Parts: sequence; structure tokens; C-alpha cells
Amino acid sequence: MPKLTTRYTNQSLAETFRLIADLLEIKGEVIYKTLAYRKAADSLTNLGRDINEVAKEGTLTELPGVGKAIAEKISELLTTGKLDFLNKLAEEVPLSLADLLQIQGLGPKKVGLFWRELSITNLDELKTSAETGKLRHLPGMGAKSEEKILAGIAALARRSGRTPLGIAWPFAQDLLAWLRTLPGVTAAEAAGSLRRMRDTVGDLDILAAAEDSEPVMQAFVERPDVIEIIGHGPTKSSVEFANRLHAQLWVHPPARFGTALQYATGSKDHNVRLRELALNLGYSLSEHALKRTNDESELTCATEEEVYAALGLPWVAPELREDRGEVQAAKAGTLPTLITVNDRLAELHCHSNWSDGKATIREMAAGAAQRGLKLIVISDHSQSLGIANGLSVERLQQQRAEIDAVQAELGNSIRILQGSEVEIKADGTLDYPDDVLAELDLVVASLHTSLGQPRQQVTQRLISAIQNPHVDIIGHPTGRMIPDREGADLDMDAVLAAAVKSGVALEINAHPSRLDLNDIYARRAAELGIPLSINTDAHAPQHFDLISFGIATARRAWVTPEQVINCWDVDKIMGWLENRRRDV
Ligand code: DGT
Ligand code: CA
Ligand code: ZN
Repeated sequence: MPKLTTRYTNQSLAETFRLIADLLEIKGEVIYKTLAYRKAADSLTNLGRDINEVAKEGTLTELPGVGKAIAEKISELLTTGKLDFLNKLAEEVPLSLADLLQIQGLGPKKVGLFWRELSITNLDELKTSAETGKLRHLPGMGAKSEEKILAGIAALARRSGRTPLGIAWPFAQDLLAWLRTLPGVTAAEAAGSLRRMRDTVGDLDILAAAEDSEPVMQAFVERPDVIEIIGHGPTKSSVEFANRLHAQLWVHPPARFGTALQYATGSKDHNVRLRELALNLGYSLSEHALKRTNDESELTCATEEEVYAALGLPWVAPELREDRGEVQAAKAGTLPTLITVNDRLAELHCHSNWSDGKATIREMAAGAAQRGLKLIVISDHSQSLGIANGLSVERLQQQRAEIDAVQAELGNSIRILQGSEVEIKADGTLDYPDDVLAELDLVVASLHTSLGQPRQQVTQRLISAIQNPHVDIIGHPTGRMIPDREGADLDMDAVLAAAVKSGVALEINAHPSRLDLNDIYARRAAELGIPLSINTDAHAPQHFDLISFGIATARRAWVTPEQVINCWDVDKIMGWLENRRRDV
């Protein structure tokens, strides 16, 4: 059996240091020690290079926030996969105490107090103590604080269970990259809801191809960022990581990777359809093979394409596999040609440092051009959004001069338009007068405030904006935030009907904490012929790369590039805008 060394990534190291900091704080250690670990964690998170390379060069102590002591701990983790210091600390302070810090408003001092005074070590025990009035007698506590803790636990329970794709995806990419470095592993892919790009995932399903599964399994469960091994078998293991994500790894021989990946990708309902189809063709379909029902002989598939082909189908993109008509469409040969990241040519909603963005107009435009975009709309916030430094009419007019200057400087490389993300105020009116809106090249109208209005009121409010002839795009239409806030209680049928009538475009905001419209509404909008606009809402150039989450949502909505304004060429976009201006 080859010797496997576990490979730490920047992210998993950072998580480990954050865990250490939490435990030290709960223990009551002096603050500067915990700060040192947090600083090191931040430094690792923001490091643009692989920490393993830095360690090899012997330049760890040159990293910000990394002194001799931390550098030694990094080296120990990287070379042995273990950290003696953490193991000893965990014997003193139960690891499960770190979970309690996730409760809103509960800090390490209180957690330490509960632990020392009442021997509370986990969420269940805390909940019972709060319910039975045991916390209120502790110093600084009362009946009110017990209530708050119970509300916090309930909120956590609502939130937990599912992780936003924006958190799960990068973590899984790290994990996959690591798996691919293991000896004997010929392929590693995401599966489950993660591969289908659902906006949240219950857990990570990861698949690896290897002839000999056991050493891969062993390396997986021994990863130092694994805090609990939930199951450990020869072909499937399940673990919990320090960041609380659960993952299962399935390992199959390369010759059977196709059926395995197909099975593990799901969804369950999609798989039920395929199994029915297989039975009709005289096969039973499992994760191991297609087995002929007459003679029990096996058809093994190394790729998913072979699985679908054996069933007489073209390969179906994972984002479609929700049993929403994709198997029927595949059979009929009518699957859509889905939009891809490379189809995006324009960004129609982003911010500069004129409002709450972090970069100048020039940096935003150059960053967009660098990524191959042909057109960018700078759409800073409007005047009433004070917390986002919204632009007064006067500043909006001044901004035009800067946009013109940057356009002159960058020349033909990219077209820069002046837009605005205009507040739809609580009464449904817009935040600039019509004559100011008329001067703008493009208007995005968004809800940010009073999202809790009753259904009829908030629906009518959004429809007023849709009907305003100056509005071109409705930004993140429902205002939801993943995972904490449901969107406004909109009557979506009425909203979509109004959009059809006015010709306004609806946004799929690509930020992973929004993905708004979601896949379901985006699909209905597209079916109704409403133009879609996929934007990153970037506040810095690197946010343009979040587009993949918006594109994934559009793919889950069966969207083709023609249906998305951002995929049109500059002339077509300008023509669309001109037409809308003419109709005013
Ligand atoms: P999640 O984790 O809740 O976001 O959703 P999934 O879709 O990742 O579901 P999960 O993690 O329970 O299962 C992973 C995959 O395993 C799923 O997409 C398909 C497959 N699978 C799980 N249970 C069954 C089953 O009962 N039948 C079939 N055919 N496949 C299953
Ligand atoms: Ca899953
Ligand atoms: Zn915005």
C-alpha cells in the first residue's frame, strides 16, 4: 500500500487556527494569544499562494501575522498532518463548545461560564439548561438572556442543515484538488446537490476513481480538518469537518466511474426516472453497472455519457437533473443548449467607490475588460441609500465626467455606460426624479428596504417600478439573502405578468448569497419571454468571477444565451436600450 501524506490547504489551515482561537477564548486565555491565531487565519485565507509552496521555500515567517510559533505549527500540520498543541487543547476544552459560538449574541466568555459552572459542553445541554431556567442564576444572566439563547438556538437550527453553495463550492474544490494528488486516484468529481449547483447543499458528495479504494478512504478520514468520522467503509465514508460541513466520499474503480457518478449526482427523482427507463430497456441500473435483467451480465460505464447513451439519451447536464422534464426532453431531443460562463459579454450591475464599491471606475472597467467583457454599466446606489453612500443628483452628474474620462482612456477595449441602482422606495416611487433617470444609460431598480411589507403592498410596489418606463432591469427581485432572509412576500405571477407587459428585464443576481431570481422563477420568466440579466453586483473587480454561480442558476432554469442580455453583443444591447428609450 503506498504511503499517503495528507495535504493541508490554505483554507483548512485557516479553519484549524480559527478553531484554536475559539477554544482558547472559551478557556479564558489572554486575548493577544487568540488574536494571534485569528490574524494568522486571516492571513492564510487571503494568501494568494499555496501554503505548501511557501513552507517549502522556508519563508513562512515572512507572511503577515505568522511568527515563529505559528510557523512551527503550520510546519507540523503540513508535515505530520497533526498538531500536538490542538490535541492537548481538545483534551482540556471539548471541541463541541466551539459550536455554541455560532449562536447569535453568544460569545466565548459566556460559553466558558456555562461550561465551568454547569458543565455544558454542547447545544443540546445548553438548550435543556435554558429551558429549565438553570442559566438565569449565573452572573450577568437572567430570564431574558435565556429567552435570547433559545431564540438563537432555534434560528441556528433553521439555518443549519443546509450550507450556501458559495461556501460549499470553494471548500469542495480544495478537497477535490487534494484528492487528485493522492496516489492511485485517476479522477475526482463533485456529485449530489453540489454538482447540480443547488443554491444550498445539505452535505458534500464527493466521488473519486481508484482501483484500490482503501488507502484513499484512509487518507480521507485522517485529514486533520476532520473532526468526526461518521462512517468509514471500504467504498464510502462520511465525515464532519472543522467548519461543520458534512461530506461523504465514494470511491469506485475507474471502469465503473460513469454509473457511480451518475448515481451519486442524483437527484433522487431524476434517478428514479432513469431506472424506470432502464427497466423498460431490460437493464437494472445501479451505482455499479447496468445489469441485463435476462442474463445478469453487466455493462460497465467509465463515463456518464456511456450511461445515458445506453439508455438512448444524450448526456444531461447535472444542473437539469431535478426531474423537471429533462428526461422527457432528452428522449425527445429537445434539451436546451444551456448558457455557459463564456457566453457572458457584459456586466450590467456593479458598483464603484462612488457609492459602496471598493474600486475606482477605472479599476472596475479594466477588470471587466481583462475578463473579456465588452460592456460594463456602473450602477452605483441612489441618494436615499445612505448606508451605501448613495449618490445625490449632483454627484451622479459629476460621475458622468469620470466615466467619460475612463472611456477615453480605455478606448475600444470596453464600452462603459452610466447606470444607477435606484432604490424603489417604500411607497413604490423611485429615488430620482424622471428627468434624472432619463439621462442615465441604464436603470436598475431594486428593493433594499421595507422588505417585510404585506404581500399586496410589496407586490404593488415592485410592479410600480416595473411600470416606470425609465426602468430597464429589476435587480435581485425578491431581496432574499441565503441562508438568513427569505425574500419579500411577492405575488410572483402578478410580477411576471407586469414584466411581460412592460418589457423590463429581470435579474438573476449572481452573488451566492442572493441567486435571485432563483432557478424556479427564472425558468418561468424565461418561458414567458422576459429578458433575463445575470449580474455579479460586483463591489470589486474580483467579484466579476462570481458569475459562475449566476450562470449555474440560469442553467438550472433551462436558460439559453439568447435569453440573457449579458450574452448579446454591444450593438444588440445598445439597440435594446434605445428601443426602450424610444418607448418612453
Ligand atoms: P442535499 O445533500 O440534501 O443537498 O441533496 P442531494 O441531492 O445531494 O442528496 P443526498 O446527499 O441525500 O444524496 C446524494 C445523492 O445520492 C443523490 O443526489 C442521489 C443519490 N441518492 C441518495 N439516496 C438515493 C436513493 O434513495 N435512490 C437513488 N437512486 N439515489 C439516491
Ligand atoms: Ca448531498
Ligand atoms: Zn447592487
